[in-house]
Amino acid sequence: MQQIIGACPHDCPDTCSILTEVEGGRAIKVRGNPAHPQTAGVLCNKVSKYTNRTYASDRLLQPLKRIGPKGPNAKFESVSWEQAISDIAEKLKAISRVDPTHILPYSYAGTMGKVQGESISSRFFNKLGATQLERTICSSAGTQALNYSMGGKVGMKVEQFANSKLIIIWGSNSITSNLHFWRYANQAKANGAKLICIDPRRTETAEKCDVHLSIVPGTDAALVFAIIRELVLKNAVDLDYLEKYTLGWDLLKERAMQWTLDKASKVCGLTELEISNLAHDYATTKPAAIRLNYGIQRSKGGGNAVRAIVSLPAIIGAWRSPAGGALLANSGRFPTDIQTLQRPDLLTGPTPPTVNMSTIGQALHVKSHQHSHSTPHIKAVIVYNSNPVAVAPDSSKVASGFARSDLFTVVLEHFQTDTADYADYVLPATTQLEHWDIHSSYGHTDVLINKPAISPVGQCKPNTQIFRELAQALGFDDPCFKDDDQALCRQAFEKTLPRMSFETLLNKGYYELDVPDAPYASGNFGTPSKRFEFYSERLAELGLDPLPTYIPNYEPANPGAKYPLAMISPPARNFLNSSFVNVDAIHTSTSKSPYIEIHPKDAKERGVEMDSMVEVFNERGSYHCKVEITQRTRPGLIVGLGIWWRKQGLNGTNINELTSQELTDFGNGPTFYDCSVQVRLLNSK
Ligand SMILES: Nc1nc2c(c(=O)[nH]1)N[C@H]1C(S)=C(S)[C@@H](COP(=O)(O)OP(=O)(O)OC[C@H]3O[C@@H](n4cnc5c(=O)[nH]c(N)nc54)[C@H](O)[C@@H]3O)O[C@H]1N2
Ligand SMILES: Nc1nc2c(c(=O)[nH]1)N[C@H]1C(S)=C(S)[C@@H](COP(=O)(O)OP(=O)(O)OC[C@H]3O[C@@H](n4cnc5c(=O)[nH]c(N)nc54)[C@H](O)[C@@H]3O)O[C@H]1N2
Ligand code: SF4
Ligand SMILES: [Mo]
Repeated sequence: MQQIIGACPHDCPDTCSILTEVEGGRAIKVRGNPAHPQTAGVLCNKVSKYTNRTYASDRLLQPLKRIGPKGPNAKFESVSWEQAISDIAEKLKAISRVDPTHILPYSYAGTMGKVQGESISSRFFNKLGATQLERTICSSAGTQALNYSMGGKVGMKVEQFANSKLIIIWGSNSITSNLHFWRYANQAKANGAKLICIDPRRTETAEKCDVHLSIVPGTDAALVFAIIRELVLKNAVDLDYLEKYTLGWDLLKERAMQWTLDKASKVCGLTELEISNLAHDYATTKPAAIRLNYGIQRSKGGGNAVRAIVSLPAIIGAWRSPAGGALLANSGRFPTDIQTLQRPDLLTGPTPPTVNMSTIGQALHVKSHQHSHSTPHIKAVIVYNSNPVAVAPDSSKVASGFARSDLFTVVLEHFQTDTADYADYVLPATTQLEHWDIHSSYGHTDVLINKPAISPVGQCKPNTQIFRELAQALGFDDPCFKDDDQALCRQAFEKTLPRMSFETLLNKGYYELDVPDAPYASGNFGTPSKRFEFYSERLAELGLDPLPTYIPNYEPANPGAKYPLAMISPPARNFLNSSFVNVDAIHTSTSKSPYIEIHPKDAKERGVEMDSMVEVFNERGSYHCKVEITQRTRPGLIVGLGIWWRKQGLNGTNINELTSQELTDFGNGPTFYDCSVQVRLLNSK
């Protein structure tokens, strides 16, 4: 038996180091690498069954060409790789001869690998001069918020949470989506720390914290202002830190002083006592740490909510201690060599337009006569590492866009996803067990390597190889299109991390970045002023509010309205976005079909019982599913966990049928958790 070192490819802050046991060329089992401190030998439930995914009976094993109509009833026949590549190349050539900006790549973090993500693929689209994709679907509001306030995505080191005395888990269900952080939080708890969870839903994480504050979605900034006011009244602010290392405190204070407990309590749906206790704990417990994650920024004011929350550690000087401060992401600590990997210099013509991936539903409906630099008419989409028909908002628009008969679509995939159903060609891609890659992390601060444990299954090829073959067929002869995957792994950090030995990485599996434990103990923020910017001149120049502000949701819950219920749709524990929904081995008895959670009060008002079949609807669409009646959610709020495929839905839709294409305050991000709906009974059981 051989044991091969790898890395988990999924969009999860934990980026685990994985050992794959291989016997006779077959992967038998994957385990967490016990030698990697962040993984500590533990994988989550879904990835510990990764071999079930790699060897799934519905895995795509050969290139397919569609015969007949697009969509859920599409039929395909197998074709050779030669045929598929040459057909696709001919089509792309014909379109690009007219105007390459009619071609759009669509990709996200199906794999977070630097190599199977954006390497040869980016070189290919740069060389082609295709329209560029603005990759906003997850984190762009929070990213911009951190840029404005702190100058980058650098926060507490995750292991330092073990030494905190107060941990506020703010808009994050760690046990579901950040399991290895939860381990550190538990260590802190064992050492006497208090854990507080701020979440509209009583999640499994909230349940295990000392305090759960069930906030109204989208009102976090209001809560922050009330906390700041209490900190001021209690004389708990660190005037020395504020003076030396921050900008705009007086202005922020002035704004916060308007947020009395009473006012915030009404907006946030928390009691005055809950808020003042929270402020008291934050004022008196040191070191105090905040773990927020991207779930906090999926509403209209999401960026400002992040700016507000990360202001708190600057106000009390929590950053002075390595175990104090806040963590949203640590991606900014990694000096990935984008220039070498993606070769933006290959783009020599005019700057192409961009399309925002979060409004792909609109973008695919731009007509030929509307073609312009701001609204390109898309004639071909190449999708890889993403499943937009299921994961993008307002999905009936996304599906109807992909259904256009004049659209040429290629999908690189492991499975016949909702998006693959609309493809002209489906190209079978390798999984993490079958290819090389190198990874950074947005949770911890280690680089990880992934070696192939087995040969490609069936006729599958790595994304890189598929783009190499397309490049060749299009006559792109730059030598960089010949770089193999190992060379690409080296290129990712060769110049930027000269102290990291690639050979050691190959043997050990990971490399711990040499970065400071308390990055902002003495200021040193990455902003233009080098200070924490409560007040941002850059925002003022854009005509935006330069201070953090509370922006109510586009669609707040309003009992008297046509769509009176708010709806959020956060990650499910057993899925990874829309990945794993088709892997039988990871389904538990309760997760076999799509369902929503509803509060007993709202259920009663609608005559809905446990397991009833309901229609969830609004102006954008209709979604049929089962209900679970539970006190986990608040009255007025329904929760639909995870991203089921549309074709698994009882009426061929999923939760994103209901979400809108409205965007966040910063970063043009989606507003998945800013959505109002109505629910009605279809039949009982
Ligand atoms: N098992 C699993 N893990 C995942 C994923 C997955 O699909 N499954 N997805 C991965 C991805 S892509 C990402 S971006 C991360 C996301 O990571 P997180 O953002 O930590 O996602 P969640 O764990 O769902 O936590 C979000 C929580 O925010 C709450 N929430 C919603 N709206 C509000 C609000 O307005 N205010 C507050 N305070 N809370 C709110 C939700 O109820 C939910 O419990 O997780 C990653 N990890
Ligand atoms: N309603 C609602 N919608 C959401 C969210 C939400 O919380 N609520 N979350 C949003 C967030 S945070 C995110 S990040 C997005 C995620 O959206 P996506 O990035 O689209 O994530 P997945 O759904 O996991 O789809 C990734 C696809 O990539 C494929 N894949 C994986 N590895 C490879 C590979 O090596 N090669 C190729 N060719 N394919 C591969 C997988 O099989 C899978 O089908 O969804 C967003 N959508
Ligand atoms: S999904 Fe997250 S917790 Fe699970 S193995 Fe991957 S990195 Fe680790
Ligand atoms: Mo995400």
